[in-house]
Amino acid sequence: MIDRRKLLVGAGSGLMLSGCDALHGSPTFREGLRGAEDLTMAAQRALLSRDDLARVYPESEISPIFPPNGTRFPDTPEYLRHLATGFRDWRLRIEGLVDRPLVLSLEQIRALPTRHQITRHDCVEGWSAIGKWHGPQLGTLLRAARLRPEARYIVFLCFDRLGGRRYYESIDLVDAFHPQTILAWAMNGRSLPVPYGAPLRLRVERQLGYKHAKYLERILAVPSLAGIYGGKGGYWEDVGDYEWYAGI
Ligand SMILES: Nc1nc2c(c(=O)[nH]1)N[C@H]1C(S)=C(S)[C@@H](COP(=O)(O)O)O[C@H]1N2
Ligand SMILES: [Mo]
Repeated sequence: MIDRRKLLVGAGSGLMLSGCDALHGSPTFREGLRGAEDLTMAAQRALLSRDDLARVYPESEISPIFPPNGTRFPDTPEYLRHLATGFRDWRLRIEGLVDRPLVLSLEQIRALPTRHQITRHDCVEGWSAIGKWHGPQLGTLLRAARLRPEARYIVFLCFDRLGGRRYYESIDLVDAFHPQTILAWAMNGRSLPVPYGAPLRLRVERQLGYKHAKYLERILAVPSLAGIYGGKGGYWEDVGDYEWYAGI
């Protein structure tokens, strides 16, 4: 069983500092980004604006039909077992470059402070839809897990396979600690339906649809994306030559 008290203490002390400010003030974090991306000064200024919030919408603009896309029903034996038992034994693991790996049940995730946001999802295939998403900020969990300074990327491993390859995605720490980056366990006020990523999916509102990993199984903090599947940071990046950074 997870030590919930410790998790909350971790989350609380992180909040006092405000993860984003702490990271932005950290020379290692900025230097790492500069090294990794070879940023010019102009590009670095542009990077700062990545903290801006994505547009949010009123309830009245929620799309009556939100098309599910990509995998709509993962058919791996493992996923089917979790589905059959109502995700009772499903656990989200947050590990890799963290000092305190977390193993969380859905119940524990639902008990965390929940953010609600109505945003527009833009798929690279040319459609958009507005939905309401509910879940804790990813930053809260990463602070509780005590991300190590060497961590540069957060990788999301999903249950589903496409053509035998696992769906996965990754984001950098700017997006990981963005206030609207949440792990959604509900959509439009209901538990996340299977086509939309049950039991838990990523919402990373400043990027295109394929970055929003559904059917989360495991989250990994890593120093580099090299050596993870095709090495390009995501299923579609590896297979379809999609951009790793899909900012909108
Ligand atoms: N695990 C997983 N996540 C995924 C996909 C997928 O096939 N598998 N498809 C992606 C794509 S291309 C889009 S547009 C969105 C679709 O989200 P939706 O089904 O809620 O519309 O999920 C993204 N996340
Ligand atoms: Mo998409």
